[in-house]
Amino acid sequence: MAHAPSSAPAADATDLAPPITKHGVCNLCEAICGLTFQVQGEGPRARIVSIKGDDADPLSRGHICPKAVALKDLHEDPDRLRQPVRRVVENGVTRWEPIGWEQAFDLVVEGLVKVREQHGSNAVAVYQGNPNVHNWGNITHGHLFFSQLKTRARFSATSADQLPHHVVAYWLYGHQLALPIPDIDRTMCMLVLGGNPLASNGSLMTVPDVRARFKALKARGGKLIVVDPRRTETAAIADEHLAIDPGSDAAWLLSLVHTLFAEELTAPGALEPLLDQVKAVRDAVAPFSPEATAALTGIDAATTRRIVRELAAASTQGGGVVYGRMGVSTQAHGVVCQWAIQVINLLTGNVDREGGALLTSPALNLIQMKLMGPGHFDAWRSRVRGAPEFSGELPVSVMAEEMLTPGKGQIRALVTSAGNPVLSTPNGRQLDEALSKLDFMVSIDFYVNETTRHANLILPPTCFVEHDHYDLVFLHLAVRNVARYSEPVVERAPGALHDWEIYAELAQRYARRAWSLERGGARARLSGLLARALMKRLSPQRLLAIGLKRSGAAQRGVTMAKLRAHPEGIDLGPLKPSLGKALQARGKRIDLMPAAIRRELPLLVAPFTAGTPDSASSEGSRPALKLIGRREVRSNNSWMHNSERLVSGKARCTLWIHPDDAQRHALQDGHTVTLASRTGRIQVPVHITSDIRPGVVSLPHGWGHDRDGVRLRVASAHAGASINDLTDDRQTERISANAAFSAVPVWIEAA
Ligand SMILES: Nc1nc2c(c(=O)[nH]1)N[C@H]1C(S)=C(S)[C@@H](COP(=O)(O)OP(=O)(O)OC[C@H]3O[C@@H](n4cnc5c(=O)[nH]c(N)nc54)[C@H](O)[C@@H]3O)O[C@H]1N2
Ligand SMILES: Nc1nc2c(c(=O)[nH]1)N[C@H]1C(S)=C(S)[C@@H](COP(=O)(O)OP(=O)(O)OC[C@H]3O[C@@H](n4cnc5c(=O)[nH]c(N)nc54)[C@H](O)[C@@H]3O)O[C@H]1N2
Ligand code: SF4
Ligand SMILES: [Mo]
Repeated sequence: MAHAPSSAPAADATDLAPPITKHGVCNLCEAICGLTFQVQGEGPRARIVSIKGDDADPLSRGHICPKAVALKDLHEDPDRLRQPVRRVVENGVTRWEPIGWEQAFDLVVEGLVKVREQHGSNAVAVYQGNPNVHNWGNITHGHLFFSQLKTRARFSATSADQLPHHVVAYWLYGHQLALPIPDIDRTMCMLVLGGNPLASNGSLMTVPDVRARFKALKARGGKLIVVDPRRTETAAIADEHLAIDPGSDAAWLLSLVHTLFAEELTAPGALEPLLDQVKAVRDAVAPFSPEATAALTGIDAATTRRIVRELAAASTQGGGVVYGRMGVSTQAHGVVCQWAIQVINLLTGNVDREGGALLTSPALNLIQMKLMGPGHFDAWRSRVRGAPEFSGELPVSVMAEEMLTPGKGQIRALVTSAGNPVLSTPNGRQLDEALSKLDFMVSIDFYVNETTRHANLILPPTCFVEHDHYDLVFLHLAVRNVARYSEPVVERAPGALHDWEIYAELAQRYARRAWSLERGGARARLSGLLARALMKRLSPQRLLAIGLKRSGAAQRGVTMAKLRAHPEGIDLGPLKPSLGKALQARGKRIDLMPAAIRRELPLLVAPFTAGTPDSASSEGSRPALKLIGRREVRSNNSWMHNSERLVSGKARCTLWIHPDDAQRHALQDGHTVTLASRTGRIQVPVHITSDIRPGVVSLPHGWGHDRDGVRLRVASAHAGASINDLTDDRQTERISANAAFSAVPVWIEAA
């Protein structure tokens, strides 16, 4: 680290003690790699000496990436808040005043209740960011507090990410979390669209050590095909790369379905009796021949037909699977894309079979234990634009307008938890402005970042190495069934609180204060209070122990005692067919043609077959370039940029542009350009490369740390610019209103 970690303990006798080895986990991304830590000393003054991959971990098998080592930097970061702070403005100067927890909780509850009393419960909004699903205490205890706010203004990173997956899982399989996971270790053909697991380490597919797994796929004679406008790290090791035009994937996927029918390659096998509406699908995809969509997608018909045949052939020899992630979810037709992917996997008999895509069987199964509801869609709509809710959340694309548009139900207060929507949601500048106008805001986060700088109060929890963990989400999405409980690696500082403790406190105090605002009779309110008092005593770990008992996990060898004895994790074997159980509730049927898809497909015919992408646009005589995103292994969404070791070296927030486009704009490598869109303009250096499709430019997200008031010294020195100053809150996925980050029209204004 280049900056002295002021919080690191001074050298003392404990430094001489030999380091001891502890097992832990990295929760930065979905790969949830097992780690071994060397720790010197004891108590809160203990120091992490080294971080390595855990070879004994049955899932990650020793894999690690550079971010795991930076967990030490996060732990020691002098910019990390360790005590609640309150924003104080004096003579126009802002400062953050440290305060005690008692006072902080009181101020938060007062601030929220006041807005609710004056403007109603929907005036208080919630935004939950990505690490909420990576930190189990937020899952076990967050809802205790958030549910009490009784607000329909709930938002999360889901609608800047995987919302279409949940919508489709809910429609086809009856549960938002019923996401079939590619059986990467056994498949013979994997077709990847809009995902770059070599950089992201997999998503909705927990797959540590993905490079080795792809290598093994090829070694057993299998094939990897990547569809991506950029020649990504994953594309570079694939057997075949198709540089599709951004935003046109739905058309291409519909052509795959079309070809399956046209060439009589459908073979659902054991799934056949479950499938309804096969003929309706066949009729709906009739117009989408590979010849009709080729001009739009940039993929020629012969290639499309060959790939369908290869996939069908693999399906008869061990299994094949289509997998689509971020790049095909965050585009105008994200729901159609995710639907078509499931339809292909179903029609080729690849769902719920080895080598295809399967539901997982985690030791603690949130679906089977009914700890998570199946979901609901469009039960209500947003006030200003009429965007649909999904499972109680509205899409982030409407968040700023709900704050800025006056009227009954206008958002006036916000709680953010582990999120940075100013950098991570479309048209971030607009949100930045909206946040500055709120009556009250509180953030549960350990940094003063681009978002939390607007908060009146920030409540900082402990960081990953300071709390225990059992993964409640990603063990449902892993390519192998495992169970693993990790103790904290180092003791937290005296007085520090975990996220779950913050929620439990807030829940109890809010319930007491808002007693009179709660609905229901006195008896119901009293039982609510008691439940909250009880939950405060039940740590996530206690809840896990209860959950494992209730779910019969002991029969599979998973008990708290066993988990503690095996901190490296317990292997529960490869994925097994289990769809029957999941489908029980709906008469074991899969309706292949949900109503919204039935309505949408005919509307796609015209633009897709005419070869005019609906997102294409131009400004005067200048045709737009299509902007897409990019992930890089040393970056993690909008944070972890305060670790020197992760941001050192060549700047990575660069605009990738094809040599033809660079020439047209007379650009040289390294030139800084002004890039503009409907929503804003930013300045970024260009990187000229033929690894990107002509007409397409790519920028990573999560940068732009030079805003006033951000307290991230390292990150601000490597600020970059935010792609979400250019993305558009009005450009959304057509059915779910998920953010559509792909194919945003942009123009190079000046070099
Ligand atoms: N243009 C574009 N935009 C994107 C994307 C893209 O590809 N392109 N990707 C989208 C995706 S997939 C996602 S998931 C979102 C992410 O968007 P967000 O979830 O809004 O942002 P993060 O960058 O994950 O911010 C995480 C915050 O949580 C804090 N934090 C970390 N750990 C903890 C913890 O344990 N407890 C608490 N309380 N706080 C913690 C960090 O300090 C940080 O402030 O961004 C989306 N935005
Ligand atoms: N190192 C690192 N790892 C991460 C994260 C991180 O920020 N950094 N974030 C984590 C999170 S929150 C998530 S959700 C996952 C995401 O995991 P992935 O989905 O694997 O994420 P990306 O690497 O963004 O891959 C998206 C790909 O889609 C491509 N793409 C863009 N537009 C289109 C299009 O229109 N069509 C097609 N076919 N492709 C398109 C992009 O070029 C890119 O290669 O990664 C997780 N892991
Ligand atoms: S791939 Fe890297 S960031 Fe992701 S869990 Fe593993 S070590 Fe952590
Ligand atoms: Mo994400």
